[in-house]
Amino acid sequence: MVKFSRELEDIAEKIRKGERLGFEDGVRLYKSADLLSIGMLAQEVKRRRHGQKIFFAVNCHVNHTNVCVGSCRFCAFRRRPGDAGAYTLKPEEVIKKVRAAALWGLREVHLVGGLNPDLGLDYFRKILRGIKEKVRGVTIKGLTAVEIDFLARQEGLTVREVLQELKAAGLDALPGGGAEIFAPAVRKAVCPAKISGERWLEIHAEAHALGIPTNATMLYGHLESYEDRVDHLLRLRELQDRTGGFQAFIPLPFLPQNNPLAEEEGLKGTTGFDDLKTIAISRLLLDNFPHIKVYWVMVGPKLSQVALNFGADDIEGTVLEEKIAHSAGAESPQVLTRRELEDLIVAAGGVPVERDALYRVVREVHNS
Ligand code: V47
Repeated sequence: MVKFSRELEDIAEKIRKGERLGFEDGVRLYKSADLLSIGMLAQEVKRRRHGQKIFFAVNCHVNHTNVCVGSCRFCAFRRRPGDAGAYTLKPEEVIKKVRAAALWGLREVHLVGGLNPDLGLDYFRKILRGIKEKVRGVTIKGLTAVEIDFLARQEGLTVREVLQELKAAGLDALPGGGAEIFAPAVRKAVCPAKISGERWLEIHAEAHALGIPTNATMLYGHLESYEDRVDHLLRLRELQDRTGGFQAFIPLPFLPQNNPLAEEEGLKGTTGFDDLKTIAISRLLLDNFPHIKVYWVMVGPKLSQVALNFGADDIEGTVLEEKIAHSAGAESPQVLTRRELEDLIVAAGGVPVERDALYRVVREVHNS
């Protein structure tokens, strides 16, 4: 029987009994240096839900534009309209990229971009319809709550109307981007012009009501406190209690290259210790989220593999091309092949389960 450090015994007991953890528990877990105990608890909870299964998707990321009228201080990807290096793909160019990726047996497209005032609902309708027409069996996770809000304001429509239109054109799920950190004071300091945390949650609730599942993220390792992180996770858990529409939670470690937040505040980025602890604590606090996904692009493939034994049951897919994290200094490759992902999962003791954007199982690889 594993012996936990005294300071965590009562929390371990709650978890064993299936009791919900509270705010103070979350903060104590964060303040504890007993990473292995926290990881073991998270892994126990992960195993209860998913056994040895580790989910992944053969997917491609497409960033259709980097033109953005936003002003998030952590972002190294955005360009102002007319800036050198600003780009916007035509719908045909996006569809062409996805068709090329289809050769890999693509099941998921992850489509996100900047807030570009030149792009209306019609642009996205063309992309979504085109992808669904040309690539059979693919599912599309696209447009963050921030992009949905922007599109609604541009078009003079409600969020509900925009979501209905996008769903009708082929959108299957929303990604979790734009959540950043909900705590108002920190949010104001890191992304002053972005929609509020409340608005982000409202848009996800609206998507859930329309039968569009969504993901959630948390950007950590910048100006926020442990209390802010726990508050963020508990607000997500509270919405999930009401709607059940979240599929996966993905913690995003702040990357400190080429962005004003890092430069002006002297930030260095997260540690591997913090990355693993955040994965594990997410699993323990988000007891109503089916999936905790590790984003290997930001965490790095090797540490991501370890995270699969610290409570994560899901790892980002093949990706193919990534711009947001790599502009901010991510050192990971652009692609992991299906084979590389499967090998990485098996070597961590997992059973790879290929899924689509709706977490429908495409293929389960049984180890013999
Ligand atoms: O919202 C931007 C983050 C997000 C930096 O839902 C940064 O399946 C770290 O949300 N350092 C976009 N992070 C990525 C995202 C995502 C990725 C993979 C899967 C899913 C999903 C969602 O990237 C932004 C922002 O929080 N980000 N700049 C940076 N310097």
